[in-house]
Amino acid sequence: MDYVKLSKEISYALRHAPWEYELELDAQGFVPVEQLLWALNEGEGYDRTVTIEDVRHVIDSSEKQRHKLVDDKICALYGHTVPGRVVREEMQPPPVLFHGTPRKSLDAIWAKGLLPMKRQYVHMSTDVQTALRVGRRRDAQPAVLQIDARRAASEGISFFWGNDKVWLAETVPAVYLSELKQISDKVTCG
Ligand code: HQG
Repeated sequence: MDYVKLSKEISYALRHAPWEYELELDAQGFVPVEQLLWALNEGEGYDRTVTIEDVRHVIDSSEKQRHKLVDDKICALYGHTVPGRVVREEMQPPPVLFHGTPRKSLDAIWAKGLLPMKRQYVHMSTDVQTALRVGRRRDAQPAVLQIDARRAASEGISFFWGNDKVWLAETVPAVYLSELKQISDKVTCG
């Protein structure tokens, strides 16, 4: 079983295109796992029938908490681009969060703040290294922004829990952002 492919397809179905799989997300973004399995097994994409154990393996062996199984339902914990807003519970964030971004986006970010762009929420990381990894998807030497989440939350910006390392917000105004310098030192030390 190609678990990387399976993980990507589950993310695609639950974050971006449930309708392609005849799935309908509930308000929290869950679908019955049986329906997902049925849809995955419709195509000829895998060398054998995908089972719930395969889905559990994808979730348990991933370095990121991308998906969650609760009873007989599964959801993607973050990353959604589907039109219907997946409702997240507002929570008090850690005092500081981080966001890795390509350097070419910085001017626009200083002008407009962090925007969700194609996704439903802005995604932020709890640690510098994760933010750096996210930024490196688009720039070998990305910028890492530090978010003064404590002050933003106290001044009315809503934060939502995604998983142990990912926090979400609708937007983060630039006034709460600063560029983290000497990232390499921080990474070696942290
Ligand atoms: C940037 C992956 C211009 C933002 C990752 C980012 C993450 C702006 C890009 C998760 C902007 C959006 C999310 C503004 C923000 N002007 N650019 N005002 N505000 N941007 O992919 O945070 O592996 O939608 O900095 O690892 O990069 O798929 O968001 O560069 O956890 O599970 O616009 O997705 O997780 O890019 O990544 P994305 P992201 P998975």
